[in-house]
Amino acid sequence: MKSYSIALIPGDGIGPDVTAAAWSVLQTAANHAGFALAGTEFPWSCKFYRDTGRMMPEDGVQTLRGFDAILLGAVGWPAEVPDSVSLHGLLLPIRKAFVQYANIRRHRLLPGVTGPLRAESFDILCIRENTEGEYSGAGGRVHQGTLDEVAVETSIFTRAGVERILRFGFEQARTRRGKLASVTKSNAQKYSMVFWDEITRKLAAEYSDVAVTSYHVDALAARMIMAPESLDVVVASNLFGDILTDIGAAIQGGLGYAASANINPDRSAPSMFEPVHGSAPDIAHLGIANPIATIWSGAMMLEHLGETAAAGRVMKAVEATTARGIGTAPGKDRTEAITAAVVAALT
Ligand code: GGG
Repeated sequence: MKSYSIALIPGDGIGPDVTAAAWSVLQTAANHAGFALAGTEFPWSCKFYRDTGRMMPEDGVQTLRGFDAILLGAVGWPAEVPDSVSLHGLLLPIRKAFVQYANIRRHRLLPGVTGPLRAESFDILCIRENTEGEYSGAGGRVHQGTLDEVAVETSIFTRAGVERILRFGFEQARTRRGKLASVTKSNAQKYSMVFWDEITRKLAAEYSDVAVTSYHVDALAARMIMAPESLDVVVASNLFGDILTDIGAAIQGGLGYAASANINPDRSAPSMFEPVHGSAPDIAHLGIANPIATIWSGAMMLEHLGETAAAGRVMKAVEATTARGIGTAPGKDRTEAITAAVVAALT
């Protein structure tokens, strides 16, 4: 029987609840489809940081390299570890080390879920550059705590990095409705974002079958709310993509439905799958976290592993569950009840 090795990093807050939920759904799907998922759990989290002074061991990335994929819950416990420490100690190093340069987030309404907009028939694929840009981590502070203090944070955009994410976006657009929105703020940011626009134009000539529009990020943010049905594939830098996909999550009913995949398109290292949401400390340990975003992320993982039929079955089970009104409003159904309904729909 074919078997895939999966690294499980449940993380903090609601992370363990939603990861366990998704894992039981994925195990059921694997059993039915006749393949195995062998999970190895890692306790890397803010608690691990408290105990060891690190979010993951020094050789953590090396340890993960041997796995077929990584399923991650949520990271962050700001009451004890600053978010800048937890993010830069776990999620970002994994994305960068494994060249997971394409962060994919799809925004559409699941059956039975009501979003805040009148528009219901939108389906947007946001592709966020995931290894450089505003999240490069280049910068520093001097004269800390004095009136002369200076803080500098430099965004880094490389030709290779911008070209590969745009190319990925063009390829995705080809498999969908053939429309690409390239997002910058090139009127204000006259070096990096003008550079991005130039590369967009260069590639547009190569992909003449894709209709490309360049938007400023503020205009695109408004469009996601006012006319989401007009958008197909959206490609944006690391920070802009992060912000826009929170709008995407909001219009699809909330963060509980927003799934994501950190993809290494060359398959030279494992890809990582995680819900868009964070650790939600306010509802941690209450058993009411919505597991759908993580289950959907798990379906993306199956798809990436080549188990397309099983991925499709998981999504059909999720849709059958929400169509019955289960998991369709924050806090309405318990995590366990939503998970049980998805598992039942699979069997
Ligand atoms: N699901 C993982 C998680 O905890 N995400 C929260 C977060 O703030 N992530 C930062 C990012 O996606 O860049």
